[in-house]
Amino acid sequence: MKLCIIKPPLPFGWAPIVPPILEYLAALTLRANPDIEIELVYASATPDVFDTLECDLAAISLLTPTAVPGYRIADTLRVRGIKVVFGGIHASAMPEEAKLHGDAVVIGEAESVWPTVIRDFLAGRLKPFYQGERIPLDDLPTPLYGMLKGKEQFRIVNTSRGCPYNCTFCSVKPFFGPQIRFRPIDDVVRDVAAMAEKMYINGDENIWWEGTEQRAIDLFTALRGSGKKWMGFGSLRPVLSSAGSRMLNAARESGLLSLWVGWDAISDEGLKAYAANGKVGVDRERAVRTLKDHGIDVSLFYMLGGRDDTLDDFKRSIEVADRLGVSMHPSLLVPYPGTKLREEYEPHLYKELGWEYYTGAYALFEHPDPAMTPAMREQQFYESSLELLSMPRILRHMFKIPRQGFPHAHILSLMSQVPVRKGMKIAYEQWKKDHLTVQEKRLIL
Ligand code: B12
Ligand code: SF4
Repeated sequence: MKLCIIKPPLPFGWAPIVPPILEYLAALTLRANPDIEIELVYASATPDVFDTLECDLAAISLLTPTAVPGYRIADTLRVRGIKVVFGGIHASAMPEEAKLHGDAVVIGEAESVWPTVIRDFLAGRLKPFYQGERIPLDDLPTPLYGMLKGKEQFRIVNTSRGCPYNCTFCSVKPFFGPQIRFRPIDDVVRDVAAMAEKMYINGDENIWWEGTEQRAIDLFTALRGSGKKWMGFGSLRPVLSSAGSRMLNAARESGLLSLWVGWDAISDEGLKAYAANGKVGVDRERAVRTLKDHGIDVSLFYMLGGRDDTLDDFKRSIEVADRLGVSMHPSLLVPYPGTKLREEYEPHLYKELGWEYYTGAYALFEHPDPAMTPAMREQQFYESSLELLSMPRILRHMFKIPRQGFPHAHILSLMSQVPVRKGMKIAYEQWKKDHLTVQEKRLIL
């Protein structure tokens, strides 16, 4: 039997990161049945393979912005008699929708059910739906790092799942659940050692949590011997805890170059509107300075254009970037399926806009402020993104990156901003041509 594991094309094209699900689901598959032949397909890198792709079963991983191309791929394959099974965060939030384009849908995490799916397929009795359990993470296989051949430079390691907070916009928490589940540190060290690359990404939603700083210190201490550099997402509250300084030193010594922070909203009022309680009341700017004082570069990710945000927030975000000397990456707020935010925004959604618009570059709901028209929000998104990515600002930021990270953090900073700037310019030009057509869809209610 041959299995193809497919990551549909990402909304903004190819990224130099191997989609983690490909090599990980391959490892889970061979653990369940070592006789299965596997082909991995990263559709952003090889978009034209689907008319000729040969396999018995296609496993397609869906995020919301990749759902529409994922369904298109499935429809193409099924015409040729190939069975399709969907999984991932979007398929789990919208299983009935996914089933319209596939033979089976795995809801939830793969580990507990994937062997059953394979067995059922081989026996010719695939069921329409499978429910994955949230199991302890003490026996996950190492992804088959290196199996995807391409020019991608980064691979991902995951060390935990789950989150105790309840930010209304978050689609990760409803999927992975309220308990933080950690992987054994030895397993993480084993996985990092298995990657050929000298730099990697920690794909956890959060690399440290308040109350478990010692676990983070133990993990970082164990990773010191890898000799590899890394980056990942981390929250700000633990940075200011009593163990914060020890934790940051351990993180830097383990190779952490750059921390990506979910800044989420510009104002504290915005954070409260999202019930982002892990962030409310934290002196966020002091935490960013503390990180930089410990030799770690910082990038902030945040959302604009929410119903509680103002036009002024677009401008204020640029001031924050300049004051802190960090790179900032906005997106327009997206009410993902399965989130509390989607329920709250339901009466205001532009329902004619399908999942292909859920990329963070479109206004997806009405705003109470008449000045925040969809066109204004989208234009402000592009203008402020391009302002943040202006060459003088990128270069000024380079001089504010902690010297301990030289040269890797500086190269990374350029790599993560210059191509995005180029892509953003192209997207903005396209938007200027297309946005009136999108606006027509909003008017069909
Ligand atoms: C690393 C990461 C990235 C990386 C790499 C993405 C990639 N190439 O795949 C980068 C930084 C490039 C990225 C970019 C984006 N990302 Co991202 N990313 C993540 C992150 C933090 C971790 C992903 C990870 O490590 N997964 C590990 C794998 C193993 O987990 P998994 O895929 O969920 O798989 C498990 C299950 O879902 C299931 N499963 C999944 N697929 C399948 C398929 C089958 C058949 C089966 C049986 C099971 C199954 O089994 C697995 C094990 O249990 C997640 C947040 C998170 N914690 O999940 C966000 C996340 C996936 N990203 C998200 C988004 C929106 C984006 C962007 C669109 C953001 C933007 N506006 O720019 C961009 C797209 C960029 C582009 N080029 O187009 C959202 C998706 C939301 C949604 N509802 O769809 C998430 C969930 C973050 C969030 N806060 O909401 N991202
Ligand atoms: S966004 Fe909020 S709820 Fe989601 S994982 Fe991060 S802290 Fe948890």
